[in-house]
Amino acid sequence: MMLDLQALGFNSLQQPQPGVWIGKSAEMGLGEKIEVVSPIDGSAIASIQLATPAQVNQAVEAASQAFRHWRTVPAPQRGELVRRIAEQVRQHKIILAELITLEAGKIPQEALGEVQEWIDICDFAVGLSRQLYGLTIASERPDHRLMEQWLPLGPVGVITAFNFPVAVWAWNAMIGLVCGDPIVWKPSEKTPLCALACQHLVQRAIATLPDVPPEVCSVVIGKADVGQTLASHPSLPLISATGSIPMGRAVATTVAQRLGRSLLELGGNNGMIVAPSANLELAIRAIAFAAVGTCGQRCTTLRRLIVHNRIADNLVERLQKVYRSLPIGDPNQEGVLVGPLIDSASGEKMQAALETARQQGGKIFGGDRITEGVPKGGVYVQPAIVEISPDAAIVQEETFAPILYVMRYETLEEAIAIHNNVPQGLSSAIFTENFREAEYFLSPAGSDCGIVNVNIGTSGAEIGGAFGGEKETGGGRESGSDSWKAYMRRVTNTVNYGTALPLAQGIRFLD
Ligand code: UN1
Repeated sequence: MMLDLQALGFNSLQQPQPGVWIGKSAEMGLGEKIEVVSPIDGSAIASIQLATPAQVNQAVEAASQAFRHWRTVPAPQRGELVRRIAEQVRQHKIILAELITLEAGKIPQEALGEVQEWIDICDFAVGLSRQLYGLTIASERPDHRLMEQWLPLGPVGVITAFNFPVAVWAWNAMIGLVCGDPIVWKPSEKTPLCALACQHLVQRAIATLPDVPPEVCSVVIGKADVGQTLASHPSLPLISATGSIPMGRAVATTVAQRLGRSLLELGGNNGMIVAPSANLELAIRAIAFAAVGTCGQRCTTLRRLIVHNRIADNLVERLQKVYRSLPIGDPNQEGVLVGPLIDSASGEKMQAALETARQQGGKIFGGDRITEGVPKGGVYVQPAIVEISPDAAIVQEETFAPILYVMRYETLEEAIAIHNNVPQGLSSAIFTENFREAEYFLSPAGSDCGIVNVNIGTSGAEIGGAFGGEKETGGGRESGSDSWKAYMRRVTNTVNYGTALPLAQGIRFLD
């Protein structure tokens, strides 16, 4: 392997890697041993000894201990930790991106972009650490002050997926840390090395500061049992989970049972409307990046294209031309834009969805497995374009692969109805030069998603905005704007600085 893994804290990948890392101390998991496989060529790159539920409990207890101190550290000093983490990330940007490519199969441009998201959210969080402000509210009583404070919430369990093995944890962890919350992270067991590398960089930054308990960041690697142990743990007031809808439903149900809080960022089945006035040059580039980038494995991937009848033939033809010339293959090869799917199960799901689409009347372009000119052992596919009726059942489903369903419309109302008629509600877009159409799409009668764009694609959001969606996407908001509020508890304070005791609502009692 060419990667300089020592810079990321790995001594040798010959030995099993620790499945548990509580603060400074990396420990072998006492659970099952699994292989870590690179999707590029299916080769085993390491093995991991997974955490057991008992070890997860230890990590949570350590986080609870750390919280007792961390909550009292002034927020700008907590920000100083995040600033130092960002220094580490800047220094290790390229090597960390290389690890993301190796473990998740992303092309280097996108892997670097993912690390950039970590850097960006650090900068955002550092600024935030001098804000975190509440309101002062007019009190109805004389000589009283009514105000709110935002206080640290407690240790947060963060569950993330393979497709963004660094950035999504970083959104949660960097914001959580400045808010005063320790983080216990369960990464996808498909991308554990990225998580161990992140933990290493964080611990390096922690070691430069005298007043930070290392247990403010821990990692527990495992499968669903580890996620469920976090979800059911009463010492974790918040579970932030990113992944599939079934995973989110299972986690949210467990968290709800103990009346905890969950922040969910689940499946998207993202749509774009292309109106007759659209600038097709821009639209085609936006569609291509959103539909085939990351090999269709972003939660923001464009999966449904709703095109006006008048331009549909032309657009589909031009898109097919772009799809025919897509450089697909080893992500480390110069010029490649579409890397592999994560594993063969994912390839099978793609083929099954295409078969179902065919049975439901879909006209399929592309979609075949590619075996020539690509590394053996990886699952490489030709992204698919499927012309299909909006009534076909398959368009209701998110298949985590590059399948783009194309549907046609006549009126904007019809397009929006088609657009909103799915259970998920993450990201959406319209391409139009008509401002009334654009504004209508953004209005209450328009898209029902959490992210609604005009003349850009559905994926590739900046960290400054709140990220998340409605309906089965789960309703959570992470990353920028005021998403930090989910990681804190709001306290309402009423202070009487007078000499009398007036009661609210004018109630008289014992006076
Ligand atoms: C995800 O796929 O889970 O907006 C996150 C985007 C990225 C994040 C995607 N900034 O596509």
